[in-house]
Amino acid sequence: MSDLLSDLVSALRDGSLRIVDLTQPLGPDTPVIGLPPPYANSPGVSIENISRFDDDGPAWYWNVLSFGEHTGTHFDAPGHWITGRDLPRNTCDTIAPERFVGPACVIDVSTEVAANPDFLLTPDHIEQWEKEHGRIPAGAWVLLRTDWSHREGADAFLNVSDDGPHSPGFSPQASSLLALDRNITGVGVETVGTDAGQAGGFDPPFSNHSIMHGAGKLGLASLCNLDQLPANGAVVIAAPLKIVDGSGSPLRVLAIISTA
Ligand code: 23J
Ligand code: MN
Repeated sequence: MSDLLSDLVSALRDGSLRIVDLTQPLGPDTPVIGLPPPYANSPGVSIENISRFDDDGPAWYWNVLSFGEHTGTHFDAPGHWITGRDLPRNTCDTIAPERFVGPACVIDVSTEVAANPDFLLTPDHIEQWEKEHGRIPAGAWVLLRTDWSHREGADAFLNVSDDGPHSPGFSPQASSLLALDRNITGVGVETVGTDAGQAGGFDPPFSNHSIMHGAGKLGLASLCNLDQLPANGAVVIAAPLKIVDGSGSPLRVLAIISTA
């Protein structure tokens, strides 16, 4: 084995590197985004036994799964959005797998979000982060730590009022800076989608989806445990199911962090 890979394996074994699971459980209680009429909505998760050590299969247990592509901790491909629909290799089965692995930059706005659920990241916040931690590298996964994953139950998590959902996200200017000027791989958030709750009314509508996917960038939604990551220095692995022509997919998202 190469020195790099044998070092990786021994560091994971001796605990000098550790795996942090950034994934929420996927099940019938997983909250799903609600879009206003006239738009169609995605169903929740259903899990049905084929057999469970019974007449339908006395020695085996297995299930049939049903859910939308954009459910729970999930991946957004560029082809999910109209701005990305004509880009090359824009779906789950065609994106180059090298893109699934990259350095994580964790921007912690949990204090701001505790005071304002509609908080939006701006270019100023990004530049402030870069003064402390260095320039966001090309190919980074930029993870927005809001502690939104600490909210318990679907109602608190979706946070819907008469005027729509209220949850944090990116200003259009921040999405443009990250996608175009920093050439990141994509963004990851703790909320149900990569756009702020109120972003349906932004210019352009759902500005983060529109700008990121128009630039061929990826998205990760409903992450957790971002509070266990350093601002800089973790590596994220986020590989979707290889769904043919898939716009997105639930997935397991892992971070490798150094404990040294
Ligand atoms: C479809 C329309 C609007 C949004 C979304 C999907 C998502 O958040 C998603 O999961 O990609 S905002
Ligand atoms: Mn999605």
